[in-house]
Amino acid sequence: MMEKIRLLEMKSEIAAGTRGSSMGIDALRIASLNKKSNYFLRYPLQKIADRNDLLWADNPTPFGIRIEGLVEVYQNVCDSVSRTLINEEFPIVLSADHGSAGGTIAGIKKAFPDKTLGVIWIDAHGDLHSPYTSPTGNMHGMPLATALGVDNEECKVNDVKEVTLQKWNELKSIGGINPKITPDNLVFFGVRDTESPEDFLMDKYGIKNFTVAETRGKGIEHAVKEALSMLTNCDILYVSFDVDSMDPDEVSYGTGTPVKDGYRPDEVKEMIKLIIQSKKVVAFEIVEINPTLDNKCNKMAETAFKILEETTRVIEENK
Ligand code: 6HN
Ligand code: MN
Ligand code: MN
Ligand code: MN
Repeated sequence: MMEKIRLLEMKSEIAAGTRGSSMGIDALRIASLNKKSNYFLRYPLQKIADRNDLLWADNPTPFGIRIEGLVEVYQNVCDSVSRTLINEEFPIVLSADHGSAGGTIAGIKKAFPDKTLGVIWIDAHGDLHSPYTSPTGNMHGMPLATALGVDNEECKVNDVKEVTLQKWNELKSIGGINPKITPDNLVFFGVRDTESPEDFLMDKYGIKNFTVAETRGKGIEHAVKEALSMLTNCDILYVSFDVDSMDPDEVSYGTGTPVKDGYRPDEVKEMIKLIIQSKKVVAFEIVEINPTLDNKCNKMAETAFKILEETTRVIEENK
């Protein structure tokens, strides 16, 4: 049976510290046109409302920058993702910054409240901060903490305003279930740029990170098999692909927070394919393409588009 796919476009870049990821989705479109691919005509596409107007506004919450806008983004993404899933369609979320992913997880849990959700997070970053611990105040470094429902007050370094905490609690409760995932059902691939409060949480909860070296040492197939075996108790899985998981020198610097020594594109492509072949994946997201920072024309989006096209093909042939 062919899986019905729906593309969800979310151009929110308010959670990032650098400007331009809202252009990442159009950069994917350009990449598809240059390849003469009809990808964007093949699937229904729904645009989700953002709050990028806030980029011009004052910033009253330094340790949760534009957090009030992100609450709306979470709610909008949550509604679209849950509606898509309830219609028995497979959501492929094309997002600007990674802040949206907390809304995606909320939407999956809203659609499947009784199912155990596992998350595979392919990223250079842990995205486990809270307003108490964030070194930048950028909300794209926090989506997993909202899904896990952790504040990590033990590692507090910031003096956070009451209004920020109130919005933080709203973020965690979107979708109606908090926490949405447990740490044992979260697996990282490629995380290599964390701060100590994130390391603390990874140690405390024993969150598994397949480093780039470990993935290569074991081989992609073996590493994915091991990751899936850690998630056997999960009924459904969500794969979140931050393009900064890839090596900027292999691909390009077209992403807001590039980190050296990442994966090659063929490695992530293979990894995602094998994960989807588990038949448990119900949603896929791709984030953080920033063509305004690309040192090789549109190379990041071109690379991401190839991965997206191949991933979509596997989703279709899989079901
Ligand atoms: N991303 N840990 C850093 C921060 O500012 O919290 C970087 C976060 C990057 C987030 O790439 O999705
Ligand atoms: Mn990320
Ligand atoms: Mn990242
Ligand atoms: Mn488990």
